[in-house]
Amino acid sequence: MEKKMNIRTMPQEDHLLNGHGACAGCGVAVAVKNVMRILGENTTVYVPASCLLVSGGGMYPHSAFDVPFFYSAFENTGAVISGIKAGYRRQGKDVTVVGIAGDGGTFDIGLQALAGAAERNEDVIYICVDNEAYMNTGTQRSGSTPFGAWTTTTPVGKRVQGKRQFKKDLMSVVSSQDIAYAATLSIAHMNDFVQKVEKAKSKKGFRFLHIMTPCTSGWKSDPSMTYDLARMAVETGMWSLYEIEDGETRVTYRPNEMVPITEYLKLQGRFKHMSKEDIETLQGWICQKWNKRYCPAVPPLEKKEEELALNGDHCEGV
Ligand SMILES: Cc1ncc(C[n+]2csc(CCOP(=O)(O)OP(=O)(O)O)c2C)c(N)n1
Ligand code: SF4
Ligand SMILES: [Mg+2]
Repeated sequence: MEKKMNIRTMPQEDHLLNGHGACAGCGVAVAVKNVMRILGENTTVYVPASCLLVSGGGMYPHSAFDVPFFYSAFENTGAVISGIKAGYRRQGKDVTVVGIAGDGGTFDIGLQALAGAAERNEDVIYICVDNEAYMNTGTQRSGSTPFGAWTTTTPVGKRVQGKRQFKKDLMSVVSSQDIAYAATLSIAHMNDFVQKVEKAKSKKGFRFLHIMTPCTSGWKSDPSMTYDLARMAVETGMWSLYEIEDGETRVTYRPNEMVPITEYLKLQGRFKHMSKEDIETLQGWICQKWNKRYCPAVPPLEKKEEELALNGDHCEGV
């Protein structure tokens, strides 16, 4: 059986070089540095407006990427990487084309271009580095920001106490297109991380990687706690690790037992105002997610047969 890559055997050559301008303890920098080691030198990178653009690439004429690097506008990652790939195809070149966008550029303003590229099954990798707000412009709320979190557009006062909506289930939206590969990743589970990036690299067609990347500035967390935050997100059920391949969903890590969400919240200033009721609301949402992800209900056999028969009748002659 072929041996899977792990953090010891993965390539060590950097293509996001030291000297980039990310904050100390930035989860995006850790994620992208390791992604680039695996994707390797035969890669072209596109980054839209985001922290990574400012810290990693967009200080013209300088760039911390040592591979071809492009940027244009905030909302068009899916479209630009499709075009770059088409250009290479015309030249007969086989290059890995990757777009690395933030949650604002993916969940919100870039969703249309992303959905188009997924629907056309473009032969590219799309990575969302998810720090749960618009960090580059000073921490505004996005569709990814969790319930209760403070941001500058979900302030904490007498009438409003942080964000009132739950995080959008982006993986469901993207994977509804039957794409080649989709996976969630954590920088606290590096063997799982490198195997998923390697798998994405080895496939053809549209591949989507969703990485949770703690942000010390917007989460108001200690830079030395980035790894602990990423780990605690998975142990509490705020984040879960799975992949979707050939239409099948596979959980790649299941915590032994659910850690209460308070253990995650207390490490971050963005949640420090949360009332008991709001914490219970968030915990309830997580419990539902946990049950759905880790304990899927198996329908009773008779019901399954009934359903099969029904489907059979319905599909006759199709
Ligand atoms: C059309 C447009 N609207 C707004 C902006 C300003 N802008 C640049 S980056 C950014 C936030 C990016 O947030 P996100 O995608 O989550 O990336 P992060 O900075 O958090 O890494 C915004 C609002 C822009 N460049 N273009
Ligand atoms: S603001 Fe957050 S995402 Fe941006 S460079 Fe700093 S830690 Fe990273
Ligand atoms: Mg963001």
